[in-house]
Amino acid sequence: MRTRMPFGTIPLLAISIVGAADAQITSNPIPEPIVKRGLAVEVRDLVRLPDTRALRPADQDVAPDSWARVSYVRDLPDGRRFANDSRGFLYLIDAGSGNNAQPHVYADVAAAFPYGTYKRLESGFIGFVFHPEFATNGLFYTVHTESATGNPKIPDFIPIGYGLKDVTYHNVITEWHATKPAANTFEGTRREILRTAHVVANLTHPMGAVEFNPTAKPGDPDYGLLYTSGSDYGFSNGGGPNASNPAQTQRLDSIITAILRIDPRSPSVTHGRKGLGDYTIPMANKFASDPKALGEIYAYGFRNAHRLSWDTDGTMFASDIGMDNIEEINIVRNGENYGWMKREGYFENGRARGGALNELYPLPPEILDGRVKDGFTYPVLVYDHDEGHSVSDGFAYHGRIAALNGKFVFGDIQNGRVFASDLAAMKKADDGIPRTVAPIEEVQLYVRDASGKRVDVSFRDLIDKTMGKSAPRADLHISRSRDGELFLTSRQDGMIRMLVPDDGAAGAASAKR
Ligand SMILES: [Ca+2]
Ligand SMILES: [Ca+2]
Repeated sequence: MRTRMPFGTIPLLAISIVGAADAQITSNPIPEPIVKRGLAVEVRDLVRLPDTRALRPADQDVAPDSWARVSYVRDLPDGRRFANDSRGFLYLIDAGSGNNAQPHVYADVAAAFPYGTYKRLESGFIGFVFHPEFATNGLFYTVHTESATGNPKIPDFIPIGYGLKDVTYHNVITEWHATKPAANTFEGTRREILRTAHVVANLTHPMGAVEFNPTAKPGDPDYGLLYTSGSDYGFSNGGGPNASNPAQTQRLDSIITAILRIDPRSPSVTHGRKGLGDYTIPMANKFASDPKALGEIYAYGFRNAHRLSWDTDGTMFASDIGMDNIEEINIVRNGENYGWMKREGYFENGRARGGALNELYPLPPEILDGRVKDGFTYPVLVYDHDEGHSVSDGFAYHGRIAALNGKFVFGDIQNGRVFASDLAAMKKADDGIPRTVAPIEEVQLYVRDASGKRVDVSFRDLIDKTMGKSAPRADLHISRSRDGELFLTSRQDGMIRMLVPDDGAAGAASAKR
C-alpha cells in the first residue's frame, strides 16, 4: 500500500505525478534539454594507434571499417603510456611528446586467446589495468571475451538455472605477470582468475572494466583490490529465448548486475576464502559474511556499469548505460542496490511489472521525493535518449584546465557529445532522494587552426575529418592521465586526443612559427 498525503497538502509537482502514477511515459522522460552554457575546452590530437582494419575477416569484426578500436589509455607512474585496441593489442606508446609518440605492441593479447570473439561493440580485448605495485610485482589484468563454440574451458560461473549446454560466450579476467616490469615488451606468464558465462544469443554487456581504486594507499582496506564493471550479461536485450528476464536480476546468489570487488591473489597464497574463480573474497565486502550471497559482490542492480572511476576524496562513480530511456552516473557504495531491472534512472522499468523493456513508469511521489524508502540507491546524474544513447566513462577533474576544475567530465559514447557537471552538486544529489540530481551542461570543444584561431568543433567532426567520411558512431571513450588530464578516444578513427589548457596568445604564437 502506498501512503498518500492528504490531498490539500500535496505540492504542485506531486499532484501532476500522482495523476500520472500508473501511466506509461511514452516520450521525453526528462524534458529539460542539455545545453551549452559557455564551457569551452581545446582538444588536440596526440597519437593515432596503428591501422588494424584488415586484422581479421570482416564478418568477424563488429566494425571492420574503423581504424583501431581504442577504448582505454593508461599511464604508469614511471611515465610509460599504454592503450588497447580491442581487436587484440596492448600498445606501449613510446616516450616522446606530441607527434613524436609512437605506439608499438607491448602484448599480443589476441594471440594468447584463440577463442577470442570480436563481433560485438563490447567484445575482444575490452580492458586492462596495472596493479598499483606493477613496478615491483609486474602484475596487470585484462578482460576479454571468447566464443563458447568448441571452447574447452569450463566457466567458473553460469547464470542460475542454466547449464554448460546453454553457454554462448565466455567473459574472462586474466592476471599477467611480466618477468621484467621495466621491459618495453611483455615477457612472462598468465593466470586465469575468473571465467563467467553468457547464455543469451548475442554477447551483450560483458564485464568490461577492471580497476583498482587509485586513491587507496598501502594499508587501506581497499588497497590492491580489483573491481569489475557491473552488468546484466544481456538478460535485458541480449537476444534469444533467455534474454529479457528480470528473474536473473535483483538477487545476491548471482553476479548478474553486480560490480565485483576481489582480492586478485589466489587463496593458495592468501589462505583466505576462495571466490567463484582463483581469487580471494575480501572480508570487507558487505556480503562476504552472508551465507546466502556471493561474497565478491560489491554493489548490484546495474544494467551495464561499464566504467568506474574515483574522485580524490575516494568517492566512487559508475557509468551505467540504460535500456531505451535513461543514462546514469551513480555514486557507488559497498552493499547497495542500484535498481536494475526494476529501476531505470528515477523511473520504474516496465519489464519488472510484466511489460516491455522499453517501457517507463513514474515512481509514486512519496518514493520520488524520498519520504518513503524503497531500498534502491538512485543516480546523481541522468539524461535521456533525445540527448544521447550510451553514457561514456566519466572522471572527476582536478587538472590544469581551469574551466573544468571541480567538475565531473563524461559524454555519450554514441554521438560523442561531451558533458560536465559540478562535483559538489553531484555529491549533494547523493541524498537518498531519487528526484534530486545534479544539472548537466554540454562542453564546447574547439581546435586551433594554423593561424592559432579558435575553431569550434564537435567530437564527431574530428572523427569524420580523420576518417575522410561520416562515421556511423562517435564511439567516444574518456581516459585519465597519471597527472589527471583527460584523453578523448574513438573506436572509429583510433586517434588518442587530449583536452588541453588554453594557452591563448602563446598557442597562437607557437602555431605561427
Ligand atoms: Ca529529454
Ligand atoms: Ca538524489
